[in-house]
Amino acid sequence: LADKKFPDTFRFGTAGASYQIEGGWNEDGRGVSIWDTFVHTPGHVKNNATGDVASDSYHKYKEDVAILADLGVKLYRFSIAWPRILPDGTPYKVNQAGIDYYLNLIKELQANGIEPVITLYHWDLPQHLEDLGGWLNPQIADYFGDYARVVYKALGPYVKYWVTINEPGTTCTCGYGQGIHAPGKSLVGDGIYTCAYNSIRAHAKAYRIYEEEFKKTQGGKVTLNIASSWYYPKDNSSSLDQLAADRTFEFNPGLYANPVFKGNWPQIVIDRVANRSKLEGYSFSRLPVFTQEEIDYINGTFDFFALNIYTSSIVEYTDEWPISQPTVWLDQGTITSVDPSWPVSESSWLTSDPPGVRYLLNYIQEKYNPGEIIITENGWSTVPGELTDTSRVAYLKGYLSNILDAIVDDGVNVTGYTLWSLLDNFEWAEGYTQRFGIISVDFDDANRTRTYKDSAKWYKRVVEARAIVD
Ligand code: GCO
Repeated sequence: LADKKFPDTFRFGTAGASYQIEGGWNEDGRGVSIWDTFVHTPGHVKNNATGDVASDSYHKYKEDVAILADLGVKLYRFSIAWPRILPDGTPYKVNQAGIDYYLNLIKELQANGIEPVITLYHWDLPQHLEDLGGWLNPQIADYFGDYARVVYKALGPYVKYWVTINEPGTTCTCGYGQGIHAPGKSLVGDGIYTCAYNSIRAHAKAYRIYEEEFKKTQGGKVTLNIASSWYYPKDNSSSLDQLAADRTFEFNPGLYANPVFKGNWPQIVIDRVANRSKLEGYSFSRLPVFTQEEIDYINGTFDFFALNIYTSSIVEYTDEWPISQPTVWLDQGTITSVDPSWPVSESSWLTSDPPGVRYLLNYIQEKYNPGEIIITENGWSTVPGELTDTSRVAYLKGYLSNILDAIVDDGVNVTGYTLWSLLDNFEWAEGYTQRFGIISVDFDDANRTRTYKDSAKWYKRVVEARAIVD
């Protein structure tokens, strides 16, 4: 096993996100985000935990970079807190202290030979923009474009990899569909599609601004981030289950990938939502229609594929769903489950099926032909305080082996892997009850002391050997 090496084109890293690790929520001119508002209202997050201090990376970023350097990684994916740069979201007021924080972080990384991969938006929308409708307001695309321009201008000379929006599918579903994430809106049948529509338009705007105004001088790459599981048909020999699996791909990663990589929504999504909307009594489809001009503007707005992959599920065909209320789940018309033999993490949605990542990488390569793929998130959760995290090592070993096989045996061009996550951090609605870090953080200690878990020691050896080690 140890003879099989990750090629020179491949770089290891870790990932994190501003609201989950930074803290310093009201320091140095940072504005209020929808997550500040959400967590400060009791009942939204387990134990009413907040990201006010989180892992305190706003103050401890040098220590974090020293850990990255010790691990030997070459990529660090982090996100910019929009309200740190533009306190109310608009370019009317730029907060230089916020820009300086990220400039200092980037300098520290580069002094240690680590390249930044920057996410412009990982869910901490300025509250002022939410007050104007957030991701349901079509003008969000213009606000996002203005924000992106400010960031490209300030940080772009030092950055080669940009991710515009992290997992719009999650933020639209959880934030505007189910209401379990900020801003806490439950508008399942229409909210998700409207949010998806505006997220894609905003991404395209940020991509085109880079292409037109910065690409020549800065030479970086930009893309949208998309999460996907691998979906197995329940019964391999059933063409209906196969259809259900295809449909699940189209309704999930496809909803976001298809407009960007191929142009327009997937046809099956257009057809099914139109059909169900009609049965529900609508005179139009709940899925917003892209104009031809929009389709052309959005199509091709990628320079690589940024993939978050955690798990797999099993899909069964059904068409029995009643027309009771407009929901996306019913539009999709499938029943999903998992294999009882798959190990379960501390997060109920996250089970381990290592071969799934290899199938998914091949699927993405074939279906979207992105040229280059970076796995921007992959990781495992355990209970607080667990330093002997054997289940995480087992998961990572399985997933990384399959990624290696996809690269070496199948020829999929995966050039980077940023493990989720470097540090234990604020896991959204779950607060601090589920820990994704390979480095433990003591949240009861004002110092937020960092301690290596076994998985960090193991990952360090993998990075050094450029191979799967025991
Ligand atoms: C994501 C989330 C991360 C989560 C991670 C574990 O991009 O999926 O942004 O922030 O913490 O996925 O649930």
